[in-house]
Amino acid sequence: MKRETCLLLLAATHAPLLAQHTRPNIVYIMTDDHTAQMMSCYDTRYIETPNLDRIAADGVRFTNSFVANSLSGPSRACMLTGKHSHKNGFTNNEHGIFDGSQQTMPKLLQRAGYETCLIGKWHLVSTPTGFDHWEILPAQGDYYNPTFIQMNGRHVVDSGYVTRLITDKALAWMDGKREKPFALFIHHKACHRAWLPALDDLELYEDKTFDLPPEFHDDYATREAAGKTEMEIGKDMDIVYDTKMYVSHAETPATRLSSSYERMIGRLSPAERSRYDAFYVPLSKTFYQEWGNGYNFLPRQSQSSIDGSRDARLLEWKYQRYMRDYAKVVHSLDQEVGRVLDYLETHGMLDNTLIVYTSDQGFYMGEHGWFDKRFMYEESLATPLVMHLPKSYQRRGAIDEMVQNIDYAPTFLDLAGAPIPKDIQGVSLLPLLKGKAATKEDKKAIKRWRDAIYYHYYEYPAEHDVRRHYGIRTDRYKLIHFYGHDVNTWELFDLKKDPHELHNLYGQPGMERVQKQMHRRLEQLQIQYDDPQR
Ligand code: SGN
Ligand code: CA
Repeated sequence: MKRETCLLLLAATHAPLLAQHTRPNIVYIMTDDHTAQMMSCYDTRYIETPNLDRIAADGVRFTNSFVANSLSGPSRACMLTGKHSHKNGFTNNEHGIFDGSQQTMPKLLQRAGYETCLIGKWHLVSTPTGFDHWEILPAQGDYYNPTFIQMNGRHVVDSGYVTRLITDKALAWMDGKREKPFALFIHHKACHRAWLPALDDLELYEDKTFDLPPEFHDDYATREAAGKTEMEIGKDMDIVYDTKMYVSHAETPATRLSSSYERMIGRLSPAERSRYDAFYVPLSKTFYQEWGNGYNFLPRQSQSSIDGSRDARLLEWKYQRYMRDYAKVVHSLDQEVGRVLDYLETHGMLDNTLIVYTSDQGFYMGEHGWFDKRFMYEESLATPLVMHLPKSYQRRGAIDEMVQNIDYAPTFLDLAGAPIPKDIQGVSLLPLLKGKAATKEDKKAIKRWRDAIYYHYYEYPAEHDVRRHYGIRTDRYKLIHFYGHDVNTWELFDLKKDPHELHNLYGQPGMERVQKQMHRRLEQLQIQYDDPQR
């Protein structure tokens, strides 16, 4: 046989393999509770996140990126299925078990010839399906010397800090020889409560005083459900568990969560514990000397009475401790994401990889006096979303279209050249990413982009006491219905005039037309997404 014929034959036999090689890899990095206010490419007020900003600087940054249900498990289920909670069945963390037999994006990627891997927080109770390799944290997982569950069911305790360990495992998996394109899901525990920093980062941000957000002293007037929560920094943040004021078991007053705190830091080795204590114990001693008793829960009204009183000073002190510890945890996250970027760069994989950085939801950094999430208000409805694009995708900079976490599944399938099943409720974001290469069809899709997103939160009664609610957000307005148990209230906000959502306009004179339109659009979306709760 002639050499040319031989080569041609060889190419023909390997055609599917060669074609697969040209399909981009996907590296999806999802953190827990990392909010856009604490990411400098979104917000420059608080901290620097140079590595996360690198993704945005070389790629795109979504300025209107939202979740469908602002809570870990539900958010993950939306991402995996491309469907709203009422369709994927995982509506809340407390009672949910994800039905892993259903259609999921990782399974469809596998079918399309991708190798799939998941490392880190899973939080969906059932065993992961659709991954060729996985290693997960049990439930919320731990920051220090965490346990991982392996595919064979073994629970193994690893030495080190969780953010670093998850990155190590993800890089090790990429090092393995693969013939196929891959989708790697790196799911961090950071920066979930109780914001325990890497030991190397304990000293960071200690000389920084963070400005209070403008709506810190919210009195919740006109918003009944907002006034009923258990997520106020003053009244609900635990002085031991959250702000880490702990001397020793004997010398620390017992709080509601102090035994949970002892369990978390009890995972440190004696040497690590000495380093940890060398930082927090002196701070704690000073704290208890200054505040004595009556330091823990502040009454609700103290949130709105800034008068230099003892309560107001303590409230601000708690806020500073919260911001500092959260910032430390984000610092290591940023560094570890940098390691992933460096790895892809040094291995020549940047041009052929879609890198996505996002979080399972946003978070309150003192806005409305809160920590935590759950509400459909902007800080927790939003989630950061930046992407580094494969070479042929030319869009750069800010993308303002409204996108949601149900869009990730169809986007990845589209990128893999796999068909997008009709029952997926999200839409592919690829048309927004093509830039100059956009086809007529893409331009049409952009022109007809969604004008509203739908949201539904279910976890009540539960921790933090956020009432169930659903609603829609357009580029200008937001309509929310809080329902069930002890509430049945509607809220309407003009996001342009009232970006902090302090003035509920529902039922106000002059709002009749907008209110009617928003109701109509809400009903349309509930029909479109087939939500039985309406
Ligand atoms: C834990 C936290 C809550 C948090 C939920 C859900 N409490 O229960 O503050 O809202 O997780 O978070 S803690 O005392 O255990 O820290 S989620 O991101 O996993 O949905
Ligand atoms: Ca979360």
